[in-house]
Amino acid sequence: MKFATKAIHVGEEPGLVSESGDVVAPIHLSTTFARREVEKPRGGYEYSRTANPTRDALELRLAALEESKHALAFASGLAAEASLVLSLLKKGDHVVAFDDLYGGTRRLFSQTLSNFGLDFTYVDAREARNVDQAVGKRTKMIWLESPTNPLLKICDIKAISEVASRRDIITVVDNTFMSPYFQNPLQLGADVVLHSATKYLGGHSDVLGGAIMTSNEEIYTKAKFNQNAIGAVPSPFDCFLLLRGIKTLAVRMERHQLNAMRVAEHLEAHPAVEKVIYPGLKSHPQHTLGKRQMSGSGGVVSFEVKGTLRDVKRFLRRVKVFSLAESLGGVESLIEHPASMTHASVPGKAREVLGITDRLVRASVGIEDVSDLIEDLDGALD
Ligand code: P1T
Repeated sequence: MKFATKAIHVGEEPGLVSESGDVVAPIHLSTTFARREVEKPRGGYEYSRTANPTRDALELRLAALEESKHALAFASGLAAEASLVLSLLKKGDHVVAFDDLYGGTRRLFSQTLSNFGLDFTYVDAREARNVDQAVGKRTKMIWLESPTNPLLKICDIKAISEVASRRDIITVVDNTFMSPYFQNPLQLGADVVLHSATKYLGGHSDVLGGAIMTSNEEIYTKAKFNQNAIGAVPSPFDCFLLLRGIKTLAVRMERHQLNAMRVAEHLEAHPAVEKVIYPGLKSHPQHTLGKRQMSGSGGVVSFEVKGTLRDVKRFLRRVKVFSLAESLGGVESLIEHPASMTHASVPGKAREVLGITDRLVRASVGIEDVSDLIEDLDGALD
């Protein structure tokens, strides 16, 4: 099956999820499942933290989208990240991470997981050689986003994964910004793909979720054990919303991309805009690499507004169709100020080095009529 078909059918084949032939997976609310005898669960289910039929349907679907053998669902993107790292690493291990990451990921690494004896080094992974140079004897994992949040920097997933696998290092790629529709890091050599399902997978800003996908049995066994042992799982209702959202992923991503490209081109020609960052623009420094490993450019456009921080805040107050809000990937357009919102927890110095300036704005371009979006931005910029 092709992508759009899998996104609608896998995990919800009538007969697979229930005897009654439901076309939509039922929301199985039961937290526990009666046994016939002490050692014999009836349908393979014991307790919903361990496994639940609605979550199983979602996990089958998620694996199909990334063409992986396995997928595991979590209560949020960060829950998936924490559970994955705690499953695979131990005290004394070292992680090399892209320096431009979602602020919450960096906070999890630097302020929480580092308390458990894990070390993190942040490098500009746009140059694969920087990753290579940061790898040491204790390095067990390389953590990438591509394109990154919020600066849409791209790294060569294939080149980095090759070097990592030669040294027995696990490569994890957070594929949230591309969604499985535009990029499949496992096909490029990564060991694990991670998603904040809160974004494009859910697609409607009404459910938090996270997922990891892998075809590596050893990684899967450890992560599956800890999905249950740690217990950061999504509720059956969350799983239903994600299954429902994913059905339209293909059509949504096409429209996100069309609208984002129009918005990016328009802003690039706008006199009040200093620069626009969007992988689909020829002006993006890694446009060619992006074309090689992604089949599209997604729906996030970052740009710098001319003027002072006060001007930027005035602009953000004046948008009407865009909502001034964190998050991305929903059908509705959102806009935000990374330095004071999504990336406020990244130390000021690090933000400066990365290029997350006070004038930087990140837009998640939704699937509304693009002329309304452009008119809204123009009105606020004027
Ligand atoms: O919010 P949560 O579902 O826990 O996912 C965390 C996360 C992980 N990875 C990436 C690339 C992300 O962008 C996020 C969440 N990001 C936002 C909330 C944001 O506005 O950027």
